[in-house]
Amino acid sequence: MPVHNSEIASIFDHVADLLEIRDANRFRVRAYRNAADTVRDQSRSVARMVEEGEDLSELPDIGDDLAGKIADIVRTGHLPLLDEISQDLPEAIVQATRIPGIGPKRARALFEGLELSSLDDLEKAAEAGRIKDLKGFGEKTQAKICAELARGDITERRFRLDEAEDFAEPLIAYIRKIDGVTKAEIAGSYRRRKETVGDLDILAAGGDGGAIIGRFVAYDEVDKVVLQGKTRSTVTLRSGLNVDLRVIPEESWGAALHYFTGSKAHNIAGRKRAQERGLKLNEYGIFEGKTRIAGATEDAVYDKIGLPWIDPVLREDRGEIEAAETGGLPDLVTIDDIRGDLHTHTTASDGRYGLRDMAEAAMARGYEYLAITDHSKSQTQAGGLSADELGAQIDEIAELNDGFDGFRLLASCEVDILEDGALDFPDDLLGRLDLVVAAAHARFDLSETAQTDRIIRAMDNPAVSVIAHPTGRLLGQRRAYPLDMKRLIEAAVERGCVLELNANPNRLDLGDRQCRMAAGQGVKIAISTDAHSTGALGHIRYGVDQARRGWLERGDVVNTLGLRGLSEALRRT
Ligand code: DGT
Ligand code: CA
Ligand code: CA
Repeated sequence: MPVHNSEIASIFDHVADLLEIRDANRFRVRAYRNAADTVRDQSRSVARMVEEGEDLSELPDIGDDLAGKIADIVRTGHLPLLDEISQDLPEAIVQATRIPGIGPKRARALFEGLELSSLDDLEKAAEAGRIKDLKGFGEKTQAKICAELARGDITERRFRLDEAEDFAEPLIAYIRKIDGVTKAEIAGSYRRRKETVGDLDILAAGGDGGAIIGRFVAYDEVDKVVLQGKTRSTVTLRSGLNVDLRVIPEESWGAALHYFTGSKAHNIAGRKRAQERGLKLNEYGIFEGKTRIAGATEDAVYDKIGLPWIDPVLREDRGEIEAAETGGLPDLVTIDDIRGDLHTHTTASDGRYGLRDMAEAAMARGYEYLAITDHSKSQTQAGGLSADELGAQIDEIAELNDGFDGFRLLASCEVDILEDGALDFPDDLLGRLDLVVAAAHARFDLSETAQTDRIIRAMDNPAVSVIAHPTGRLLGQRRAYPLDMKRLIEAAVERGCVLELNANPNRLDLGDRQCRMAAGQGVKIAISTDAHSTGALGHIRYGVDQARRGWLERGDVVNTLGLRGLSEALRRT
């Protein structure tokens, strides 16, 4: 089984983390991060490309050196450089950098200054009051570290949905081909399209459970067999991802799929409804006394508890059962409804492809428009454009548009929201753009009030159509900055400003509940990829899944509109 793109990418990210802790040259750190992104963005298997003798140095941001390193990883599953630079650095330092306010340098100062080797040590040191005595640290940081470690989510390993997919899709294809398996599905949070998954819950229907499980544990990527029974098995994959497999008889398929899809809260609510009807609902079926009255399909299970089938993305016990009962389930937005993307980058700032390539990739997706939103001048590390460069790009876009039929590039900019809420470009320049997307990229340490005021002040400028990644969170890396979401949403309603659901699987920002809250107040949402490459336009499906988890319908999403409808919707009065 070839090494997955996400495995290569996470090795490079890991190298970058460690280099940062070692205070290496920031361009070197950046090079590994970019390489990780490039590999992750490839729709084809990079391992295959190596096997087929392709020249990887033709990929963006991959030079000869990195191409050689990728080839090493593909051949051996391993990068010697990683061993070298991780020497004498406890893995816990990397985890400690996930504590808000503790960057790589401070993490290293902590671990070296107090001679710690694990997060346990860190927790003990914090509890014993030793951190406040360290130079550069105080009572406040110490209290914060205690609180963060008590939350436990720094050590809990969850996989982003896109990473999980990378391992899950080849595995389910393998299981479907096992002799005796008639069908197989991935249930659990994966089927609910949650932004991160703890483990995979796979169901297979078929005859001889023992034999099927024997083939399952023989899968190439299985690192450890935790449990191997006749109907149930748990393994850990090489990537660290745990997988539960259950072999189910056909007559229980629907009930098992329902049970293991969850969520637990949705199951409990369903079981209660069954009880109210004098029935029993479990993973084997729906029973009246000892008689199974349904269980082969999910439809039949829902029908017996008086409900229509409910889409897995809604199964969180957040009102979907009540809505189903009264015929009020949302008509969820689908990927086919999406007619363009409103947040993308080119080589002019930190993207990897030029205007024409991005336009062609958008047309190939059947889009009617694509907004080019390169960074503004303050974003120096992301190659932010000067006012003159943006002016030139506007002209270039106009020229390209003359040659397009039924498609338009929209001249735009991801303009920085400065600390005081002012924008990084003057109004006359912003006025020349088709739309303005505004985003905060620094000063995440402001108080909740100040941060909320800041973003609302940016919305006060009528040139601003969309606020990008409104909370700034990075899944598994950086928590959202403090923000009064209710006040932000009210301000967006008053000003007719759109909020973004950033579809990058690393962000998914706004989150599902926030989308629902915003749309409920009448705010329109833009589902945008923030693509830095042509391939990353495909991330739109993660955004659509998240939107669906947030109960969004087509009418809630501004980029389901055609070009004319869009410009009307974005026009602020
Ligand atoms: P995860 O893995 O943390 O991302 O989340 P899930 O939802 O995949 O949870 P998991 O793997 O623990 O269990 C899979 C499903 O099995 C869960 O969504 C619902 C069902 N389930 C697990 N434990 C219970 C339980 O104690 N009661 C009920 N009613 N259902 C359960
Ligand atoms: Ca699971
Ligand atoms: Ca599980």
